[in-house]
Formats: sequence, structure tokens, C-alpha cells
Amino acid sequence: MKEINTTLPKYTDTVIIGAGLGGLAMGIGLQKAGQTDYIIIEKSTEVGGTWRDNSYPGCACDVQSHLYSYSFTNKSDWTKRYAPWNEIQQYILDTVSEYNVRPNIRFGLEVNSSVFDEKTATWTVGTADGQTIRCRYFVLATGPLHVPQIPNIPGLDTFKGKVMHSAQWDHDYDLKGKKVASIGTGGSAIQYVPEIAPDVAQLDVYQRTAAWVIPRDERPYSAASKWVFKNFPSLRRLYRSRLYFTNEMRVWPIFNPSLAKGVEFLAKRFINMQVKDPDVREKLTPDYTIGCKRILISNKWYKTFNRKNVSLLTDGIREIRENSIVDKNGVERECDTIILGTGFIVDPRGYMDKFNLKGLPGRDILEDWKDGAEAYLGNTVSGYPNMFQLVGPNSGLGHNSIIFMIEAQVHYILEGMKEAKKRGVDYLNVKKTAQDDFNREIQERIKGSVWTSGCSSWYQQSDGKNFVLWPYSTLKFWKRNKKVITAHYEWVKLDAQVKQDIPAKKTAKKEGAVA
Ligand code: N01
Repeated sequence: MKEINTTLPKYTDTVIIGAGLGGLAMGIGLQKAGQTDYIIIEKSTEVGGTWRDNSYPGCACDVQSHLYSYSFTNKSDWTKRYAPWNEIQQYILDTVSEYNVRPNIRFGLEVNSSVFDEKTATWTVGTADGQTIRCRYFVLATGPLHVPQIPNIPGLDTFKGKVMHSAQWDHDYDLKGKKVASIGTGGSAIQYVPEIAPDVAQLDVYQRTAAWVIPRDERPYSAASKWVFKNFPSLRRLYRSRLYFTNEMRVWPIFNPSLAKGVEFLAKRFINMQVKDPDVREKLTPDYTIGCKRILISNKWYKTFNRKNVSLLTDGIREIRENSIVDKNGVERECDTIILGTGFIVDPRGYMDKFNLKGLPGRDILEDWKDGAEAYLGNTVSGYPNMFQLVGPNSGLGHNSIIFMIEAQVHYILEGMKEAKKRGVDYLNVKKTAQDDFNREIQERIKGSVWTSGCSSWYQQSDGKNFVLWPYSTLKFWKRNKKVITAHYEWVKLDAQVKQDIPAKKTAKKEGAVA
């Protein structure tokens, strides 16, 4: 078994939570800026986040791999346009080795508290096993799609067969010949359903809301293409830029629902061409404007419903019994396996509900976010000095590579740290007025977009407010993250006497690092 380091040093300059694509980008960014004194705390025993957890059959990224990768790496040999999960995970592992990040990671530790001490301007981060580490900067890089949402369906806990969530796939469990019920028709289900359908005896797909699914421009890269990408890096970069701008064009229909109608027309033709049975076709056709929920891509999803052993069930689930599911019309269907493609708890008030996060005196994140999670540029939260977030509120995306956003945020965070150093201050704290103005602007912009056209999606909290998405082009996000507007922050210098309380710095690598 691979040796992992689970011991935290007493102090480090920056603590990052999460060793997924975000946390690793932050660590590498710090290293590149000459700051090696950081620790990444990871709850699992390996890096990778989403791409470590999601390994279900057919799991692949729906953003092209030459774009869904860090700008500072130069992988030229992606096998296909949309790499499968294991190729992405290998890429992450290779990047970790290339930048030698592993010595700075502590594995198997779940962070359950982080409390700011105003007197010393330090955070004390605590883990479930009782360890603590103090730090100056604290970066939340947990990502919003990591805690599986288990649906609250009566009787689920009484089911005698196998139950698994798409993000917790049991590869030792053989689906061959099984009667399977799959719940949910989001990004994960549309990938695994077509893959398992040929193996199982019967597949009942329970759909609550139909998803818009458009064709996937899938193809493998030839040896010649890989050779060109390897030997002419500027052509690879040009190709990456082309992918970026092609995806970016998808932002227009978001703010022009009339344009979305044109895309919808083509998507309906796709359904009509792929699905033979007119009843099934109708059930698979969404009744909301395309783009309101995330648009999915697959060449296999619709065709799967032409199979004799696959049924699309849209009457809703009343209850689950020991060996069956009963729909809302009272029809009972036997099954021995239930797969939950029911998504994740995306609202940080849900996935951070046991996280004790306290900022300046009297500030508690769950209290501050009681009406909804808000931040400034998705990066900083007023009252939580020297705390940063990656893919925080309203910095998520549905149309382009999230790694682009992450890299913009990492740059911003490093700029903030640089500015604090230049000013000789101990902490920066975004002003509440700047945060409020920002959120007003964002919510105003979201009005009239396709996201508010009448569907319900995981982009929204229960009262309908969209707390997930960045409502402009990603280029605009990049521009706004280029420089810290210093007037939007308080820059606070501590009394020198108190500062002496800060422990002497020790570099992460010296503290029990695993080579
Ligand atoms: O989850 P989802 P996902 N009873 O939330 C249904 C990313 N991703 O894991 O629409 C019955 O999208 C729910 O129904 P409804 C991507 O960003 C990326 O599939 O709420 N049904 C829905 O159909 C994606 O958006 C890649 O009515 C219930 C489904 O379950 C995100 O991950 C690949 C239910 C959940 O869909 C999440 O995708 C895969 C209930 N009680 C995923 N509760 C890439 O390639 C929920 N549902 C990058």
C-alpha cells in the first residue's frame, strides 16, 4: 500500500482544503510564486477529487481534454477529444509528480473547523481526528460536487438489494443479468446508463425531469495529431484556444433565450432522429428552454431507449420496497439493484453544515450564509480575513472549462497575498459594501437569462436564487481576477506586540514529509 502522511505540522503559511484540480492548482501556484510553505489537507487517500471519486462506466469529461487541463502543463497525447475519467486522473497524478506536490499533502484528514484569531491574524484549522494546524492564509478548494445527494425516497433504507451512488461505484459488483433501477437523468446517468444497458437483464430509468442532450463531437486523436501537438506546442496552444472560443460562444444563448430556441429546434431533431417510439420520444423531450439546466452531450443516451430491455419511467416514485420500486400510479416493478444518479449536495450550507467556520469576532459562516452563500468574485467573503475560495458562490460554469476559472482565481489569490506583503499588513478583508455591490450586480445580470426561464436546477438554492453560476463570459471573469481592486479591501496591520504570538515558520517539507 502507498505510504501517506497524515500528520499535520503545527504551523504553515497557507492551508488549502482539497487535493482536487482546484487545490492542486493553488499549491502549484504558490510553489511557482516561491512559496513552498503550504499544506493541502485531503479527506481521501489520493489526489484527484471528482476524477478520483467518479469512476462509473462511461465516466468522461464533457469539456474537451486539451482545454480541460491546466494551461501550464503541456500534455500532447490525450487519446480522445473527451478523455475518460481514468486518463484525467492519470494526468492529475502526473502533474502532482511533475510539480512534486505530494510532500505538501496530508491525506485521510477531514477538516471540520477553521477559526480566525484576530489578535494574531491566524487561522486554526482542525481535523476530525483532533489535530490542529495554524496558518496565515486559508483556501477552501473543496469544490461543490463532492458530497453525494441520497434522495429522500420512502423505503430506500429497507431495500434488500444493492444500492450505489454514481460517485461511489462498486466495481466488484457484477451487473450482468441484474434487474437494475436507475434514478436520475443528469450528467452522470446519461453517461453510465448507455454503458450498462447491454449487460443487464432489465434497466428501468426513472426520470423526474428530461435533460436536453446534444450530440458529442467525439473522436480519437490520430498518432499524427499527437505528433504535431508534441512537436509544435504553439499549434497545440492554438488548438486549445480554438476549443476555448468555440465553447465560449455557447454563452450567447444563455442571455438571449430567443437564440436558445434555435438550438432547441436542432436538439429536438436529434431526439426525433434517435428515438424510434413516439411516446418515449415525447417523454424524453424537455419542456423547458434549453440551457436552463446544464446541457448534456452524448451520442448514446437517446438510442439506449430503443433497446428492448430499457424502460423510461416518468410517473415518479412513491416508495421503495425490499425488492421493488412502486411508482406514483401504484405500479410495482421488481429490481435487485438501485443506482442513484441523483447528483450532489451543491449548496455549501448543506455540504458544510458540520464545518465550524468562524471569522472575525461574532462571525459564523452558516449564520452569514443563512439566506444564501455569497462571496466577492467567488473568492473572498467579508468578515473572513485571509480566507479564499476556489469555485465559490457564483463562480461556477455550465459552458466552458472550470479549470480556466480556477486558474484565474489562483492568480487573484496570489495577487492578494502579494499586495498584503507589499503593504506590510497582516490581513486583508473584503469590504461588505464591495461584496454586496458585486452580488447585486450578479443577481441583476442573471435576471432574464435562460437560467431563470422556469426550470429548477442545482444552480439554484431552494428559494430559486442562482448561487452557482458566473453570469458573464469567462473572459470577463479572467479580466476581473487579473488585479485586486485594493479599495474593495481593508488592509489591516496588527499591533507589533501581539504579532510576536505567531509561531516561527517552518517549511512544510521539513515537517515529516514523505519523499
Ligand atoms: O447530477 P445532477 P449528476 N427523485 O444533479 C434527479 C457534473 N458532471 O451527478 O432534474 C428522482 O445533474 C434529478 O432530477 P431533476 C455536471 O456539472 C460533469 O448527473 O432534479 N430524481 C436529475 O435528473 C453535472 O451537472 C461531468 O428533476 C431525482 C438527477 O437526479 C453535475 O456533475 C460528468 C431525485 C441529478 O442530476 C452533476 O451531475 C458528469 C429524486 N429524489 C457530471 N433527486 C463532466 O463531464 C435528484 N433526482 C464534466
